[in-house]
Amino acid sequence: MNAAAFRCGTAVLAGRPNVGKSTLFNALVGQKLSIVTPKAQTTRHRIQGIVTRPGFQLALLDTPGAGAAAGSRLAHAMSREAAAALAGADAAILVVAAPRWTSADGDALARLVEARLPVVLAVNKIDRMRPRERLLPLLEDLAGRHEFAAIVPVSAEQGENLDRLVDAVVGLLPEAPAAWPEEQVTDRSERFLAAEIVREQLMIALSAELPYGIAVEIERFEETSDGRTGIDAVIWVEREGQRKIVIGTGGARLKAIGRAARLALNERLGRRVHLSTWVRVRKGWSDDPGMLRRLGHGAP
Ligand SMILES: Nc1nc2c(ncn2[C@@H]2O[C@H](COP(=O)(O)OP(=O)(O)OP(=O)(O)O)[C@@H](O)[C@H]2O)c(=O)[nH]1
Ligand SMILES: [Mg+2]
Repeated sequence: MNAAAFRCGTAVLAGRPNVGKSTLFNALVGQKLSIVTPKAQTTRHRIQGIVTRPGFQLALLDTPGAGAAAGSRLAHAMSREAAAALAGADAAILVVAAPRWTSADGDALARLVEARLPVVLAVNKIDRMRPRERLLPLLEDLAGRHEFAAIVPVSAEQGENLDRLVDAVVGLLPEAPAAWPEEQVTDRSERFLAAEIVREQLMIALSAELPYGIAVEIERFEETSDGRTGIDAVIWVEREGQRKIVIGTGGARLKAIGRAARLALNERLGRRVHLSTWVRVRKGWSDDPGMLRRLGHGAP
């Protein structure tokens, strides 16, 4: 590589649900921009995160896990958003999780090949593979599946080998000047991040009962006279029974969720937040084009 050449471009993080795309995205950007939960299909939107360093500017796109099972309009919107992210990208990072390759990984790879993107394979969760030699047969198997630009074993959670991954991806970017202001980290607003942080706490607290029937809409986001940020969040559920579950006995569950979300918001926004939450029922919201538009899923 010409030492003087600055490189700039976009790489999309792709892969089946739950392999650790968002964890890796946050680790690479160095900020928690994307929410992470133990549940599949956590990410619902395309989220940009920009890494600017001497010599390069790399815009990463986190995307919803491909291959959503449910047939709702929301699921279609998520797939569309993941597919649309491929269109403008210069390269892809296909994230898979040790210890094995699955047919859903193959489907995700096929979409990247169809989009004619060079693919760096990130083999995530290698912290679960002890001793390290256990990785070798997997790496051998992966090398035979596609002409990957590079295969890089990583642990997103432990920050292992991420520099090597970045080097491999940056090498695929075109020589071009920086396209974004140096201080810009994301295309998403604090308002969007606030909705996501509330949804993250809901998904974690309610993972057994109703992880997917929930959406969060921010109705108010403003600085208040006492120097705080006032946030009103509406939690949409599909049925009255779900509303009761979210609220919990005597409101205890919603109170705990609201507290956890407020603490996360204080940290993420770097200032004190006053968070109010309401739970509202909207039957079939995940199939309602108007609701999906309001939730930022574009025109279904
Ligand atoms: N052991 C281990 N767990 C990880 C690692 N990276 C992510 N995880 C865990 O894997 C789960 C899923 O992580 P996410 O980052 O939400 O995965 P994702 O691919 O973005 O999932 P979707 O948004 O649903 O497609 C979470 O419980 C993470 O903590 C890793 O390097 N090692
Ligand atoms: Mg994700």
